[in-house]
Amino acid sequence: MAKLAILEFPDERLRTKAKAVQSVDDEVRKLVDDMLETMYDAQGIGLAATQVDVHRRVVVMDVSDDNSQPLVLINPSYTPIGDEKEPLSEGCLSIPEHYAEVPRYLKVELKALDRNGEPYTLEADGLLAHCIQHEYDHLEGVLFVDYLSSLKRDRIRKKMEKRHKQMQGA
Ligand code: GNR
Ligand code: NI
Repeated sequence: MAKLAILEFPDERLRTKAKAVQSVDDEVRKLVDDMLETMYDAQGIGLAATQVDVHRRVVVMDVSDDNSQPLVLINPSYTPIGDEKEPLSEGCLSIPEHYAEVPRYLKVELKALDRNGEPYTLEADGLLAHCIQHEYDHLEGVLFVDYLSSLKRDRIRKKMEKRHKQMQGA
């Protein structure tokens, strides 16, 4: 396994729309394993391939407390169950140290392929439902800051640019 570099906002590559996976082969499984290692190392609960500059529809997630429930989502789609939304404070490994409340559907039905290419469906609520919507957005090139006012988004952009300058100088 290998740890991958995570792109950070406002990197334009995060705006790429990912392409569907045609066949779940060993190459895709290696990507999944590398993404899981990267996600656990960064202490995130989800990671989309877009974030590691691979523009394929692949997501990994684990919302358990002890990293015991890895979930693999290939070519995921979801439909809301009901139209109720709830705001929850979100973070993103591509926007470190920034958090904001984002309204998301309370409950969703997820359809995806697993690491063997087998289709499954899953009904999700709470944090898992939020995470599914957040990761799906990444595959579409959408970030949580896009739901904020342009004032707040620009403030975060400036702080991130400053961080990147400092990291270069160090
Ligand atoms: O680690 C993460 N935490 C999180 C918290 C609330 C809603 C969504 C997330 S996903 C995020 C990891 C990440 O950036 N995934 O793309
Ligand atoms: Ni994210």
